[in-house]
Amino acid sequence: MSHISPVLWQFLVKWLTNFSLYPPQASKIAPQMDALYFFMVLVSLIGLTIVILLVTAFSIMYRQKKHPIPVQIEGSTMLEATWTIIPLGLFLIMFVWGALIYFRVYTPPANAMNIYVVGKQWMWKAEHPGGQHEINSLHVPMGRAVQLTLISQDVFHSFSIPAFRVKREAIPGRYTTVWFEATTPGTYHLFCTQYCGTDHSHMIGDIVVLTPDEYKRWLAGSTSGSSLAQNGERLFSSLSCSACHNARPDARGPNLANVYGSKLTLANGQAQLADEGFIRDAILNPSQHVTQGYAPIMPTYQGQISEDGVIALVEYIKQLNSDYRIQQTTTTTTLLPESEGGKATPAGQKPAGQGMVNQ
Ligand code: HEC
Ligand SMILES: [Cu+2]
Repeated sequence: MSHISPVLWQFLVKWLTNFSLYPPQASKIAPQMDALYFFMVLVSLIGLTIVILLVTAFSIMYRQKKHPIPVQIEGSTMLEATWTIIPLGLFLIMFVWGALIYFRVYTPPANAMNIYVVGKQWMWKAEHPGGQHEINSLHVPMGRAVQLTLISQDVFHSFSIPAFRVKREAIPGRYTTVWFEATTPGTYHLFCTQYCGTDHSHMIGDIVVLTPDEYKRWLAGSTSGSSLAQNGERLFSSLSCSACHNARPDARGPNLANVYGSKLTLANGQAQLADEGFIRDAILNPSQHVTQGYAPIMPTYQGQISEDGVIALVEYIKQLNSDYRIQQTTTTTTLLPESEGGKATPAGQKPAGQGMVNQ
């Protein structure tokens, strides 16, 4: 093979060995997504076959030699009703089927573990609650519901894992979420699927699915010494948030314990759920939604805190909730019996539609 360029040869071999029509199915949703996809391909193929057969048959049956003077054929209610009702039924099946999968993909189970992902030109940064962070790679345990909370630091990006059949936009100024449950250990592709500038094609990485044991080892080996919430606590005092939010009777700002997940009343009388997005906004645009009973004295921190910093602050404020802390502890401990081969109650195996509190 000396006459073929070695680069070309290598490319050919690689392409041939890697050639496969579909990415592997490595998440719980993947087979369901593929079933719908194959159904749609099948319906299209049947439609295509019918059209080709009719075109061929009619052009033979009504060829000019047999019918020198064309005869106009008009009106068949039966025929028209048939070709309306059958496709309508097929499309409605696709619609309902697709909607069911859509709701599953976009509604994380309440006990999903949360990982933050920040997209920026041109890399992905993942922030684990334990303080582990990684760039252009994401380690997740198999058999557990994992929710990603995404945000972009500059332009639109899109976080796509083909092997999981999961994709979600990372948008500047807003948290978006997506969740999955990986089923097979291995390393899978991560892509940015929203054209985002010069190095868009380099905005790729690895999704590494580990067994629960390996995952525990990875977490222990990659710890940075302090958790996200602890980083947030440090920021909370270095940015002097604690000057106003200190839970003392004469404090100028509200006590932030149990704020996360609660319903606040704003100065204009509107009710507001204090979720991650609201807390982020309260820090960056405090004058936009002042809480009832307080003076609008909180300064804006726009431009002073990176998205990573805001995430740490949000996690810290979440940790101030006693029940959030308990929830996190129970979710963490469900990981343990599983790895010991006991009767596992894996997280995220609740059927869709039950207990889905996505605060
Ligand atoms: C000068 C005092 C002051 C400082 C400094 C301050 N805040 Fe506030 N903060 C307030 C006041 C007053 C409110 C209630 C009125 C409002 O919503 O603006 C508030 C509201 C909030 C809220 C909305 C929750 C609620 O119950 O209203 C959050 C979250 C918050 N602050 C976080 C922070 C963080 C994080 C920092 C530091 C980065 C910070 N604040 C710094 C005074 C302050
Ligand atoms: Cu991108």
